[in-house]
Amino acid sequence: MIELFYWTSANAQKVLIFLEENGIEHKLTPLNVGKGEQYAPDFVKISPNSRLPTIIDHAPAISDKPVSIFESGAILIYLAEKYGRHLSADPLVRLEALQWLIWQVAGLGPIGGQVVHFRNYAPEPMDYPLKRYGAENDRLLKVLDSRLKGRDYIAGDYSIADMACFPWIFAHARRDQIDLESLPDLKRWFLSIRERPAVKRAYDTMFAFTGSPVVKNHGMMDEDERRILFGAHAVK
Ligand SMILES: N[C@@H](CCC(=O)N[C@@H](CS)C(=O)NCC(=O)O)C(=O)O
Repeated sequence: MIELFYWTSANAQKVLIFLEENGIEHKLTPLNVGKGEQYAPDFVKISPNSRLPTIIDHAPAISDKPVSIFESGAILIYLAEKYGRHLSADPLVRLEALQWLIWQVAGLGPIGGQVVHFRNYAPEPMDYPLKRYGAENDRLLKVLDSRLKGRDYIAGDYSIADMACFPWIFAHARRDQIDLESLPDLKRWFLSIRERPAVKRAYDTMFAFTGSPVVKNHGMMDEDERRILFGAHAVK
């Protein structure tokens, strides 16, 4: 059984999509990041960076004890290898999928996160970071759009690279901050993945967590939540 420490998060969605796609027995353990539960000492032991997602595999094939993993990219690779799904056995296609997976965790995710932050959570509009991160995010989206030209998926068949990228495009789309019309191949890919039953189940779960598909913004968070998530939270 896979235990997924979970809160509404694009990065946690990647893992939930993999679990749903493959009918893997799992349990979601809520970890309220707005209340600072990511800094609880027991959680830090398995997730030293205090971030979601993190999993514990209670029945790993590689150890007789439970195995914990942090970082969404590492989790996706672990699951793909354990279950032999969504990462090609062909070394070249596998290498391509891994490059795009790392491109997502190192670029699309962090830059997209800044765009979401400065557009939705900054206490007042800030021109420079909006322009800086907005322009880089636009560039990354164009890179992905070009990659998808003439392809159904990012690297070979539907893979962990698609599962890593999709939640970030979803995060921009649900906030109306992506012009999909100007990114036709990205749009086609996005719409086809959004229709997958497992992906729908993963988002139904996420919406059930918040109670509604409405996204929070700065004005909907209390002072403590803002301090924990956006202040320089000292790790003790
Ligand atoms: N590189 C990490 C990023 C993880 C990350 O930033 N997770 C966010 C949720 S999407 C989080 O835990 N935020 C809590 C916080 O900022 O304190 C990964 O891909 O797993």
